[in-house]
Amino acid sequence: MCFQRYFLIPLITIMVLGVQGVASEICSEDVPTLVIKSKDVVRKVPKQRHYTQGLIFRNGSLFESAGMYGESKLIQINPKNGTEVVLKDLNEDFFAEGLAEINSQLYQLTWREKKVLIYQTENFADPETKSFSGEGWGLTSFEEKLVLSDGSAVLKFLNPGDLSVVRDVSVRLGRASLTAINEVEEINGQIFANIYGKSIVVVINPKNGCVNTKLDLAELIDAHKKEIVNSEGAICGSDPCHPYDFVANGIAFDAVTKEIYLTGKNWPMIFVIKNPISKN
Ligand SMILES: [Ca+2]
Repeated sequence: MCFQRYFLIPLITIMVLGVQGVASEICSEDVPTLVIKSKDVVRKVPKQRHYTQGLIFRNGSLFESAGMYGESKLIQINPKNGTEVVLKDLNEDFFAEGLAEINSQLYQLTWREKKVLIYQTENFADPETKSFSGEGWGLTSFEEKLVLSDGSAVLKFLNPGDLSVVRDVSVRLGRASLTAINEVEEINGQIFANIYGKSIVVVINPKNGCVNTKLDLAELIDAHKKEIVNSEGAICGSDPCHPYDFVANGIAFDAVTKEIYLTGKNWPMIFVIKNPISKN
């Protein structure tokens, strides 16, 4: 008995501490859901329909990364009237994805081509190309690192110099992993993310991957459904569009006005709302 006690007590102690250690990493399931309605929209910016994969705000302009093979572009959009300028037509072998700015350079991700196009400030004609591993979906920056989503639940933090992975976190709500993380945007130290095929934006703590708030866009999308998917919008080229071709995707933030820009794939508008998270 004595022998067992000697080993049992430390073992129990280790187990309890271990459980506590794990418990501190378990994310809360009970997070607030903020319903975004039409009345929350400060203004609507008209927009050309593109397969929006990335959206950022910098120096008073919006920049969009539009996807699809043969249609991928980098576009500058006037946030007041939606007027656009195509800055770069990508090689038809590239399917553009997320877009981020870091160190005054724009990084444009590609989906399965394992390449990132890097544009020097105001030089959009001849981007540098660097390689990375895996798929590319969304891209933003946080604490001097690029933050990449790849369709899984994992966010990868990349060194912007050589695109090596410095660390990663799993995005979780309670004990559940949230997969299909798509477009991402760092806003006041939190990562706002679209989830492919869903009408919600999740707000993620980049330190531990825990979702701490959800923005529900379903009511807003429903109220504008006829504009988003009009009689023509239901057809893309000669083929019917997949319903997912009209899902919410695209988040940008103007740090001066504290306004968030929200759009979706092939949407003809961008919704502008005030940051609904009061502490921000
Ligand atoms: Ca973004």
